Amino acid sequence: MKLYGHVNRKSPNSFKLLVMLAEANASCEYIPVDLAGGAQRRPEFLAINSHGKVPVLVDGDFTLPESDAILWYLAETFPEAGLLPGPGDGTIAARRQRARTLQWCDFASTSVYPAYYEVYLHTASLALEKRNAAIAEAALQRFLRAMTVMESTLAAQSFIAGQYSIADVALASVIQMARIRLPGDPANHPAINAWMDRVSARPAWKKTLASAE
Ligand SMILES: N[C@@H](CCC(=O)N[C@@H](CS)C(=O)NCC(=O)O)C(=O)O
Repeated sequence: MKLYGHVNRKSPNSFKLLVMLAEANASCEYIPVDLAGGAQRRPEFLAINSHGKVPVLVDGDFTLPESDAILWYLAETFPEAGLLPGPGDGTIAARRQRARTLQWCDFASTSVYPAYYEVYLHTASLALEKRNAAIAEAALQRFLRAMTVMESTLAAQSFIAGQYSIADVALASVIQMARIRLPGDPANHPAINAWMDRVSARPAWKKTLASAE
């Protein structure tokens, strides 16, 4: 297996896959792609992913972009890691628990990440003259709305989908980045903080943090 990526604590799409691989104790060649240098737009990389984005997993003759699909594939490939409930189990309970897990992966990628990104753009990333305070504020409200949902869920259970899973890996990777980049840490809520402590205390998480700036 090969993973093309760009790993640091502010790149959750690749970071979460290294956590997953560490959880599975799986061997996989990691190939860093120099995004700042434009390596993702070179023909040799576009031949792997015509979208020109990382991460991409190559497993033999199977090439898979999109971090949540890769996360799911790895969790199914390494069931002993236990990060996807009951793979292959067709009972209604297992199917519902897998759907619950996907629900939170989707929440991380389609609610939390886009809201985070727009706040980041309009508070820090864009040139001053291009920043728009109203857009930043509207995005912050969307981010806070998502935090309220997470906070109430995590006040009632230790992990976001019930048991520790790829959903925690996906969501905590986004929160980690938001903590570094958003002014005032809008993810600062007691149950979210306690959950982040639980997740980041795991050996796989510590190992990945040690290898990522
Ligand atoms: N939905 C994709 C997003 C991938 C993505 O946006 N990757 C960024 C790095 S985190 C990238 O490759 N950017 C380079 C570019 O767009 O040129 C996923 O979850 O994998």
